[in-house]
Amino acid sequence: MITLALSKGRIFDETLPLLRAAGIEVLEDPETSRKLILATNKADLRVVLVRATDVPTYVEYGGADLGITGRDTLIEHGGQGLYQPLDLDIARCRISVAVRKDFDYASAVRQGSRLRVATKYVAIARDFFATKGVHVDLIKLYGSMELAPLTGLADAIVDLVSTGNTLKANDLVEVETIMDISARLVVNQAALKLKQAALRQTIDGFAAALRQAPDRNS
Ligand code: PRT
Ligand code: MG
Repeated sequence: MITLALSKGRIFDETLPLLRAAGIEVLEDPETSRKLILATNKADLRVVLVRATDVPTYVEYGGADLGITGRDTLIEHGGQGLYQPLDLDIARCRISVAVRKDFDYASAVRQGSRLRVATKYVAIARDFFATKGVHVDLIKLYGSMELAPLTGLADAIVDLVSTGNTLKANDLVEVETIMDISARLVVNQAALKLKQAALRQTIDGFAAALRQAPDRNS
């Protein structure tokens, strides 16, 4: 049995077409079912639903043989023990620095002031500002980052942006892009040896599905 870890929402939704192109149908809809283990049309492949941030952990410790996770989540996790064969080019966004419209970020950075930065992405933020030589106090949050600059909790946030509508709705502006993000296939390295044939087939199925959608890779 091969176990694929996915998170509900955009990762699940954007993975379905790739699975379908690889001949795999998930037999239950996670939005209506309460089940956490979903069967597929392949007797030897099942899907488990976990929190997005838990996908690398499940795969690292073998709770799942493979999983699909955002590059953001993977960098924060550290990627230990994970083989990363494919960028699936789904769930695309970018990770950026944003501030209140009335905050002069350029001057704050130029003057070498200490910036208070709120984020769920502490490792990515620490690395980015260290490379720039900007001193930061990082404040770890688990959600609603946009609120931090509005309430005086922080000067800036580091968060994911796709359309930018959420920032705009909260009177924030994107001042720097840190990196582009998309979702990756990650595989447990021990499973890759023990279940080599079945896992190779699944990985190759994803690779073929990607080739069928060439516009994704542009
Ligand atoms: O939501 P939950 O707390 O359950 O978990 P999660 O946020 O970890 O999972 P989920 O499903 O929201 O995100 C899973 C992965 O999708 C992330 O790790 C990213 O790799 C990827 N992804 C792609 C995104 C976005 N696009 C995105 N836009 N994740 C989050 N967002 C957020 C963004 O931060 C903003 O708050 O969606 C909101 C809308 O964005 P705008 O710019 O379109 O307004
Ligand atoms: Mg979310």
